[in-house]
Amino acid sequence: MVLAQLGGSLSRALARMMNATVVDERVLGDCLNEITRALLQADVQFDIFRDMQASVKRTVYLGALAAGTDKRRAIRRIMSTELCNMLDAGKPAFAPKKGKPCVVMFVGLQGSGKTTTCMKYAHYHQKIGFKSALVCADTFRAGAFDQLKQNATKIMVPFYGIYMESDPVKIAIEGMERFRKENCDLIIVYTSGRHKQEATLFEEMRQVSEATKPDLVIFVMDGNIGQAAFAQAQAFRQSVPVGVVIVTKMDGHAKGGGALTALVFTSLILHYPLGAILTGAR
Ligand SMILES: Nc1nc2c(ncn2[C@@H]2O[C@H](COP(=O)(O)OP(=O)(O)O)[C@@H](O)[C@H]2O)c(=O)[nH]1
Ligand SMILES: [Mg+2]
Repeated sequence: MVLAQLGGSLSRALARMMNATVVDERVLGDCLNEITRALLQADVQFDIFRDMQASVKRTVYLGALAAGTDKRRAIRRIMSTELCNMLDAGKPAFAPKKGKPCVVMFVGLQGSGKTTTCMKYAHYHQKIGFKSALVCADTFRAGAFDQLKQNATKIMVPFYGIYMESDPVKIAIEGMERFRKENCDLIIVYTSGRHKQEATLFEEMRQVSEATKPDLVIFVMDGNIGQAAFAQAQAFRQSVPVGVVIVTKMDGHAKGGGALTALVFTSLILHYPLGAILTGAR
């Protein structure tokens, strides 16, 4: 578990500093080095924590700490704040509101975890009192209709799709209209993926997005792609107005840290409230 490992390493580094008899330059340097090593192992870009190191050193050495301040606690607080800032894209995420129909479109490559995440999203909102509904606008993958329908039935979320229809735009519009009439608050439009980024996918996404004018586009990506997350997110948002990125498979062994921190540069919102999604709980 990449995040658990990273959390453990960071806690150990801070604990060693907190337990040192005297916090001098060497102890602080060791602590920062240990944190740097842990972040590098999680594939975090060096630029990000170089700023953190500079900020910690500045505060400690330029006498910014008032006399009598507990140096250990102050250092720990600065480090925690700086580490949190790494993932702060700075704006509040759009949140669906009860009683007001809203359309959320899901996009992402095949295998990224889009179906799984869509279901978690629908289920989560259903549980907190929303009337969720699911529209299957994936006409590209043969099994998509059945898979989505089965899953929707399992979590008792109304489903709309047309088995023999090949135009995703038509399905998206019809589904949206149907569920608006039924006073659903959260209409989720599931779009198709491809194995890799390609023009037909982007064109299809653009058409569905223009037709449905979603309140929010959620881009689902596999955390295992690491720092390539930045390029992939940029490519998707050139076709559709992506507002939120959900990173899946953070329970994997690879490059989740890199994916998360790379996304900070896109100023897209990472979806935190659905903690289960972010941590990849299935
Ligand atoms: N370990 C792990 N596997 C996941 C996660 N999300 C999805 N998967 C798995 O990844 C595979 C593809 O997921 P799916 O939702 O069908 O992806 P889609 O093709 O983008 O719709 C399935 O085997 C899922 O069980 C996650 O957060 N962690
Ligand atoms: Mg799918």
